[in-house]
Amino acid sequence: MMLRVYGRNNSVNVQLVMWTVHELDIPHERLDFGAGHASTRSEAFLAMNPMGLVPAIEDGPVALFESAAILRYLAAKYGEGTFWPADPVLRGPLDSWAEWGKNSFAAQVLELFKYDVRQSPATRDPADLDRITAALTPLAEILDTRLQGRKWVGGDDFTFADIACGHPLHRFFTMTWPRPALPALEAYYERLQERPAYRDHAMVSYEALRAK
Ligand SMILES: N[C@@H](CCC(=O)N[C@@H](CS)C(=O)NCC(=O)O)C(=O)O
Repeated sequence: MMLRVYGRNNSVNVQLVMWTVHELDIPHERLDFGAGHASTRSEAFLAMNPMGLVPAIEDGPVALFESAAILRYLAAKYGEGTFWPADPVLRGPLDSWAEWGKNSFAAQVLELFKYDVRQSPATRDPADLDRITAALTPLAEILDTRLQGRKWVGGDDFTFADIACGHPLHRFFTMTWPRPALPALEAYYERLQERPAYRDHAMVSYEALRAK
């Protein structure tokens, strides 16, 4: 059976997986599940992901949930080499950035997304934007500093850490908020956009998710 990805393409976590799948050129099919699409509460879906969230994947006998775990699984199975170094001494530092990208940086971009897109303008409290901006800015500065003098998060090669750190950048750069100047991060975002897999699968419109 071909790899199956379950999840709507305007979910940022599904985008993380779909970007990976296309970078690694893995034959696959994506099925629209999640808000506005097929239910994630069915017995069959909950057997894949007891959280009832997208993404989930099936790869032969393997069923996985949690996008970061899916990224590592696909990288280990299909991306060994510069994308996923077999040597832990090389992979470990990349994995620190991957973990941070998902759990710190992308998590805080999501807080901004909840405020700027998911919350209706009438119910927004500007104090929340101040708090979110104060939390997100230093994280973005950490990534900007890391990218100064580097093409990719790890250096010369594009790796799984770039997917974990780069997948929320379309939202980061297109939402309405007092974003600081971050020249290295902006240049990195431009470089990512030279990659067809990024353009097509990690820059998906989120307008259908906007609260009225
Ligand atoms: N930590 C999980 C989070 C999964 C998650 O929150 N998914 C959201 C979309 S980004 C979801 O399923 N929302 C409900 C839905 O679409 O039905 C992951 O990285 O996979």
